[in-house]
Amino acid sequence: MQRDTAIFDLIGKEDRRQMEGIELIASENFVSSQVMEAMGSCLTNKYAEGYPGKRYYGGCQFIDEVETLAIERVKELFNAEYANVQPHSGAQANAAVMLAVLKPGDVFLGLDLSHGGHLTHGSFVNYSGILYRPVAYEVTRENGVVDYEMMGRLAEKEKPRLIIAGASAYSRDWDYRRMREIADRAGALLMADIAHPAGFIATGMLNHPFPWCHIVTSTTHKTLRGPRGGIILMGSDFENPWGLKTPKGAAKMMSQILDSAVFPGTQGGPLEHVIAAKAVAFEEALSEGYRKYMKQVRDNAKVMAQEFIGHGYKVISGGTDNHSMLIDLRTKVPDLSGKVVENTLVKADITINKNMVPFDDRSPFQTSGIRVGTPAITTRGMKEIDMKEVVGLINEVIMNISDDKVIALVKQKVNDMMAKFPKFTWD
Ligand code: DSN
Repeated sequence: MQRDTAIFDLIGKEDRRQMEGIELIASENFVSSQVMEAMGSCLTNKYAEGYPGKRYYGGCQFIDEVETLAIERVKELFNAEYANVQPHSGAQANAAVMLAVLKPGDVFLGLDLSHGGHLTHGSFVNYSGILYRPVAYEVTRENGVVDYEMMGRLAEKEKPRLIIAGASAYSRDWDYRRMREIADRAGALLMADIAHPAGFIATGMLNHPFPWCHIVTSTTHKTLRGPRGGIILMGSDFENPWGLKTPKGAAKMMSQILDSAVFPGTQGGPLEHVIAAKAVAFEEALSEGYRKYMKQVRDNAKVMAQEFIGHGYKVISGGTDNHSMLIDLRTKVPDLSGKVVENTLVKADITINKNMVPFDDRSPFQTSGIRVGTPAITTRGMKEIDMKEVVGLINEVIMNISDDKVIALVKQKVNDMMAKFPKFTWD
């Protein structure tokens, strides 16, 4: 068999694209070489349906050790009592939790997609909105932060079985304690999807969902800087939602229900090469270097938000507590959609994504906003001073949206700038 040059040429092109451009998609990052090595290992050859010590296939002795290490490391990272590292993605993790705690038609509360929520938190095109009955809370019009009063009113009225904290495009911290009070009053379970801020939570830089949330889900490839994948966690204080006498008994029962909801409920064979890579990333995230990295991610994001504001853009909620920010283009360039800005920035090798903004008057295919984030460029070693230059280049493109000459010049500046940064730096 000859080498598959068609595919490897394309991989080479993608590698160059990643090296030469400024990557600002808030959910993306660059992994270390050992995370990549584990992902590309012989573990991909192995079937291992089941869990460590309880597999449906022989020859899992080393796989069991890999998965156990991943579980132990992620428990240490998040101070969790229970972890399932098998979900293939964040969406799969959320599907498994919903299968475990909801019946079809049950009501749950999640943040509205156009206010920063995630597809799996109740969008009508997603299983979460097709199988269950989602009710959406929003952010306030005045300051763009989660409207906890609205959430409380909706919970009281709708009596959801589950309330979800978490978002895809939200730059502020979450008040899990207040949400737990709302959940307790409504008789609901509380779940946090920490896919975006996971790295800040692991390093103590944002509120921890434990002990307030019964269940936590996350992806492993955003701020956590691991391979593409998902996890499900529970803390030590899981209180039983079914009136059992001992919380311990409830926690054990819930962990079994969650395990069954992942396999065989929603998935078959786990991706053990990815689980090995998750284990590597968890160990990296326990290091001092990673803590310094996360601090730089936030410092960079804060400077970036201020620069956008300085250039006359509206940043939703006026700034950021984390790695991301949502920019409402309507204040500065009301005629430009997020789609046009996204497409034009790509021509200059700057990658962002169009995003709905709260109370948007454009469709999700056009949008009035863009979302940007700093995890990937911080991994490349960029610092606060570079953020000013990056925002300046974005502004130059936006203000010259139809001028191909200016855009070509910006692209050259971007490529020259990025030639100075390796793909991965430790801190
Ligand atoms: N699609 C991801 C994001 O970009 O935020 C979330 O799953």
